[in-house]
Amino acid sequence: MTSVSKIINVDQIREDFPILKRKFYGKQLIYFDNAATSQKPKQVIEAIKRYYEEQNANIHRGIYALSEEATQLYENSKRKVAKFINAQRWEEIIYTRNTTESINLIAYTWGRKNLKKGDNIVLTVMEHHSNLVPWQLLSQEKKIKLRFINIDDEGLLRLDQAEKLIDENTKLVSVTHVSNVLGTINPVKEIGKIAHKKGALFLVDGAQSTPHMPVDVRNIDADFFAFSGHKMLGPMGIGVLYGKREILEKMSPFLGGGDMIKQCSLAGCSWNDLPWKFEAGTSNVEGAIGLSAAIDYLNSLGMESIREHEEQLTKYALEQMSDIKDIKIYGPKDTKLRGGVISFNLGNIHPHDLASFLDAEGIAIRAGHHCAEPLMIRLGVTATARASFYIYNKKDEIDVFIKVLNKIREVLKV
Ligand code: 7TS
Repeated sequence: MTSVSKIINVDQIREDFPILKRKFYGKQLIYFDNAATSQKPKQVIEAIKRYYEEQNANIHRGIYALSEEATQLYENSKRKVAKFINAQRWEEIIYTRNTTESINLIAYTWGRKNLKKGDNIVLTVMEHHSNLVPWQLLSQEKKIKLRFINIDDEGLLRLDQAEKLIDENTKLVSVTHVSNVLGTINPVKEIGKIAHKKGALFLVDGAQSTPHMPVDVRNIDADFFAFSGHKMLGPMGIGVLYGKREILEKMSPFLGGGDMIKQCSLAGCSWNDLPWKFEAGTSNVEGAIGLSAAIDYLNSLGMESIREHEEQLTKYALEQMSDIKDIKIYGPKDTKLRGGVISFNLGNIHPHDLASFLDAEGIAIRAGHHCAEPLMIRLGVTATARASFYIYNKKDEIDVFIKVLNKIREVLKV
């Protein structure tokens, strides 16, 4: 990692993303829904095409060159992911379908085995449903309690509450690294320290951080770290669960089937080594290769440069948006404390109407509860509109966005 970051050349980057050339209703697409999923560069699309044209075979099975090549590609992809998040070993990288499945895996295996009545799990009010519902299901089954760290009025986590809520009965603390609604970057290293001091494990939902900033799982000291390939230029259907080896070794398998056993008889089976113990059935080789190409692309830009670019865009957007009358913007004001996600409401216009008006101008944003309904309740709203940025977004697009928002305000006279 270098301390001097390169300047991102957005115009050059945009040439790599064929979809950005599309027009809707005669208007150039402005894609501001990157928190939902990112677009894909041709390098990723071509890597997947090459795989099917030249390298396709099932892995870990064939004693022939083609299968060995596919196996190598799959395992190299894990090495790349491990390096990208600074995991100690590639065997600590488990492929899943997405962040949601990674978190469910922990709930089903570690949670089922290690939790008992009287234990508690500490979450926050800003979690995506994927880091809430698996624990609610488990709490019903295991009669454990869930506790939630609140936010202050700026959308920052109340660390004073963390200190109180995390106690000797806390077995797991699970927190999102970056909020998909507020953009808040949580002080995960500090929260992890509090968790570990009380003997709890620490899980970080990295769905909204890994695509946008340097991530170092060992520096955070996360016991588990989950993220999705599709939000970081990779294809859909590939997700990552990182876990510390000594913890994963003690965990029971998730799904049973081919590839996850070492030996099997009618009387029973023994489990394969890491990471294969957690990867039953034919793997998503296409996804692993696509994710590998996505990481190459991100590394060629540099994660620090990506963060810097998004911070500048977010700062610019926040400044411009604040000037719009009757706008309410959620989340921290300081761009050092937030990622490139801006949730807002404009007067009494329903966010869905706002999104439809913006769509008519070719601008794609998301509106709704963003799978974070408890946070909506905390904010006292039913929904928000949300613009979220990535490497290929530029100031010109924000200018168009601001112009359209002002026009909507005038037309609807809010
Ligand atoms: N965690 C966070 C913080 C997220 O933002 C999301 C998806 C997930 C987990 C789940 O990711 P998945 O790949 O398993 O679906 N967030 C969003 C969003 O904000 N809009 O669409 C999906």
